[in-house]
Amino acid sequence: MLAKHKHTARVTGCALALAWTLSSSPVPAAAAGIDTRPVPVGPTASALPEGWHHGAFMEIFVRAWRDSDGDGIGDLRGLTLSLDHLQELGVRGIWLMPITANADGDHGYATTDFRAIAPEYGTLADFDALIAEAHKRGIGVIMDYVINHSAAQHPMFTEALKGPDNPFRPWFVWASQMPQGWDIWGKNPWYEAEARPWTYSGDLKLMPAPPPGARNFYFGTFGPEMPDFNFRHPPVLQYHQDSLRFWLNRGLDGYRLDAVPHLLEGDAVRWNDQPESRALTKQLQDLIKGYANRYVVCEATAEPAAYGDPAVCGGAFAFGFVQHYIGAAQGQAASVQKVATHYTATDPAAGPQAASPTMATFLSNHDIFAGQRVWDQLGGDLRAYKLAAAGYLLQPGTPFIYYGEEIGQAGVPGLEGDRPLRAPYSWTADPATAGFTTGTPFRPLAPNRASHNLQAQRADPQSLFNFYKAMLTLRNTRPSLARGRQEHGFAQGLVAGWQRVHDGERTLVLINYGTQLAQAELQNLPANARLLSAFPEGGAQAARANAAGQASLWLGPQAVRVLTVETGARKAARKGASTPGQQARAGKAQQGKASAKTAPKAARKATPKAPAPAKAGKTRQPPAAR
Ligand SMILES: [Ca+2]
Ligand SMILES: [Ca+2]
Repeated sequence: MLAKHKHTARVTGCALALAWTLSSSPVPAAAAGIDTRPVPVGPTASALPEGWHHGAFMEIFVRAWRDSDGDGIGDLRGLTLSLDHLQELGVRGIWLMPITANADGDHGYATTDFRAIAPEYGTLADFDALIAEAHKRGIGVIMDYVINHSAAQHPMFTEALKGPDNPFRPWFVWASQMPQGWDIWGKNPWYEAEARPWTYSGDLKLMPAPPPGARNFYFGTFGPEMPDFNFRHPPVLQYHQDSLRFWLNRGLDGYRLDAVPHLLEGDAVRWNDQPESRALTKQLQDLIKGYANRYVVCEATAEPAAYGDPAVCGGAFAFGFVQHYIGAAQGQAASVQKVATHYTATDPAAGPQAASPTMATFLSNHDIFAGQRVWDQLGGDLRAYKLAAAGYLLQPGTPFIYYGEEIGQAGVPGLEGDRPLRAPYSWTADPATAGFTTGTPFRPLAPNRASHNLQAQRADPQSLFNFYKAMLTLRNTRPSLARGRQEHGFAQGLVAGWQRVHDGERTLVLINYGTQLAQAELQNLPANARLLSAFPEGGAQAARANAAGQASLWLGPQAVRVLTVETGARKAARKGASTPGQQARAGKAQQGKASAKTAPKAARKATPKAPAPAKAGKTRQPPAAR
């Protein structure tokens, strides 16, 4: 959601237990045009290959992606028309920021109808067409579901405002006196109902006390425009379960569940991440995964690892860790260490939960609290940018690329709040439209669209786009990179390395985050393993481990190397070595070669195959790529 300061409240006053409304009343019949009908389970089959969600996702803000009808606002048809681009890049999933009808007319997190498409984005038929076309390309679609609250303009809430007897009254959270002691990110989350339509326009943290005699307050974790649902009133959950099924029945491949630690509040002290919220999240996960091959990821900024656990949400964005991908790319040794060892089970500092492979990783997203666009965080340093990308795209977890990240799109300076992050996508260098629309874009365009647009990036072999494409190709062609466990993470100065293993396939990833040529001293490799280059150049043998599993390899400045680890046994099987004598002789020869290479000075001077330092430095990203 939008919260900027997710932390436990410090309560100075006494905590007031809430008189939550408990009821077993049924879901009210359709009121004010709102569809509350039950939605039974429909078709549950999946159109996607098993494990599709181990591929990379792109987070797409539909409003800013592509406009198909010239009104200056992105829409579902525009997205459907651009699916070939996503397929070419190699993404396997799309996360749609809210596409349901909403009151805010921008990011869409203030929902006015949980079962309708925002009119400016299109229709249900457009949605169905998007799903069908995405599935044809092996791409899954998940969407935001904003379950904690509605828009204040939602007819359910406007009904509830009518009084205690209204059937929707218990759908929201009320108090007849201003509850005391609440502090959610510096704000009192209780709002006087009679003050609607809301007249106070100042900082909510400085909101004046209500007039004496006020007797009608509602609760809104995220402010007065987004009243919280009352999940202690059973029809509320029933309605949302039906609404989740509404989209799953149409072929949706899963959800990004918004702000789930806020589903249920206890009291003024215990309002965040309560056990009931975790239990309810698990219920939602179970409903969604009752459909085949679906994926769920939760936003839980304070306790992401807990929500990533299969016993709660089964996926969560790795807030608190992912900034190390940027930090490492900036050459910060502590971040290099963290990236190298985070997912390695033998790292005692990380802990088993922190290293859960069910986490979702990213470099930035649509919220400013998660950081500026990567371009701005790294000051346009493309070498560092590529290192940041390689880090998360080659590690466990499900990576989420924020739209525009893959072309180096910059934020728009001078806009308020999250808007600098949410500019129209730069398709071309067109100064007036960036190829986003034939009309007038709804928001100013990215300032670097002349150079960092898809058209230009696609044509440049050294571009970010082609680097992202190469990383996703590796991920899509190597199960070990997509879903393998991580082993033997290590950091040596500014060099990080790790192995990924799945079903007999072993891949070694090495990243030199430093600006100097570096020699990685490798350990924990299979005895006598051959290291074959998979990136940047494929095929050639780069090194061979000795009998103790050690090898040595040069890395150019700010370079990424990905290597296939081929064991002697596998090689022998491949080549059809038949007799034990042949295999023993081959092993001896490998040992001899490997021990020569593991002597660093000898490797540098005497081994003809060791890359000369200057050449290693040139293997990637010539100065022109900066
Ligand atoms: Ca449009
Ligand atoms: Ca809530």
